[in-house]
Amino acid sequence: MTSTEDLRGKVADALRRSRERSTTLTESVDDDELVRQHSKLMSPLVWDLAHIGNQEELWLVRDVGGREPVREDIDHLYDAFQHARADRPALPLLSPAETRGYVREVREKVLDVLERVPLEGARLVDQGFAFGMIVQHEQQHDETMLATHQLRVGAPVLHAPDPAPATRPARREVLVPAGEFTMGTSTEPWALDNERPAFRRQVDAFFIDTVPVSNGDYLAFIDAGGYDDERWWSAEGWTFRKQANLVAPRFWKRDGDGWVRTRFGVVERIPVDEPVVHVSFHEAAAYAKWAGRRLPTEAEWEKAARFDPATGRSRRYPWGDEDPGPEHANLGQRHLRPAPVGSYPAGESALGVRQLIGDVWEWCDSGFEAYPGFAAFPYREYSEVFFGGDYKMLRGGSFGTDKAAVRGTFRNWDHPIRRQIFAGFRCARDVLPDEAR
Ligand code: AVJ
Ligand code: FE
Repeated sequence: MTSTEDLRGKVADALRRSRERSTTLTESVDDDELVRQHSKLMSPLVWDLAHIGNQEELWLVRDVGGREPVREDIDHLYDAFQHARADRPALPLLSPAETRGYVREVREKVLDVLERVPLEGARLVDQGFAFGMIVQHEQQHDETMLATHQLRVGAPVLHAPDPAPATRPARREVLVPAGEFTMGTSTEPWALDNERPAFRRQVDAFFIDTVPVSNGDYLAFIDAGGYDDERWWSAEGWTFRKQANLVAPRFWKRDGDGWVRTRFGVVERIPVDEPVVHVSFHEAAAYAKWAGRRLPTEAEWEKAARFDPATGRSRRYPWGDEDPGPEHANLGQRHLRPAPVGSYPAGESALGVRQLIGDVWEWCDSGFEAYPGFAAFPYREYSEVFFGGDYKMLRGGSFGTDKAAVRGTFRNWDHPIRRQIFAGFRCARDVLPDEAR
């Protein structure tokens, strides 16, 4: 049982951590780079920062706090549904200095609201939910801003130590036994609406790889002519592959016989032991088919991550119920790259699967659908309006995801052609008749 004071401290700490990160991502470039659009796929960084403040104002100052609006006049500029990313640079946005002042003013009011509001009772505030939602929102946009940094051109401005080398687990794949498991959650206090409620889900037996697909694995697909062989691609994937002229993951460039890539402004040779990243769903699915395998479904991914065969329970995280520590997973922009495959043995799932949380988001072969009993909360535009759209699921978070914004039940989604996000994948396969027990 956490006391209310502990909970207030936890909320304040999470708010502080997300703001430190937003500050790093926006203070590391000059004002000209803040207002510029680095890619049509992304907002100017200054838009993300003001949007972070505006969502915080809407939910915590006005709704939870019942206070007067700070800047009602700018709501429409920072409503993601009113203006597409490509159109945002042309809006009369707040300047970088005005934006910094705005988010600071909102945050001061929020810390005052946090002192006074009861963190129990009404569902919006119970266990600090609305604060947790806003922390996750800021961290999600911080990851988006990190992707904008990866797209920007120029000398490196972000720096972090590299992760340590790793040893692969003895087994390449593990069997996940057939049967029901508990998917989703009804108890995780800051779980968002689409992760709820918990329900029992039947999953047939399958094999899943103990580690994500590496650059070395993926190079074999490239070298085997995988990008030129229609057999490995879905019809939709092949159309995309041709139209976008794909030949390798995003940010890779030919260098003589091999490849190099640019990562946050640094050119490097391709590290073969790192999980492949910046591939679309279609490339992931093509690789898997070439390898005689397939992508896991979302239910398979979650069962491999959470199911403990010894107890029959589903864990909060692969390693158990404790919050992520640096020994469990590569999260929170501690490193500016995924860790080598086989890293984080302490983060292994009960079934022996590694790196499910952190490193790279993992594409799953499932669309975005509501769980049985879903209820939109507190707003339809977080999840519900995206159900049934042209999306594929992403699970587990990346090196650029904060621990506050990912867990075993967390669901992310994006269009199957997206490549600027920190997404990779792992393979799964059916159980062959002669392997059945
Ligand atoms: C859940 C990561 C797909 O960033 O587009 C941010 C989260 N929703 N602001 C996104 C979100 C509203 C969303 N994803
Ligand atoms: Fe947002």
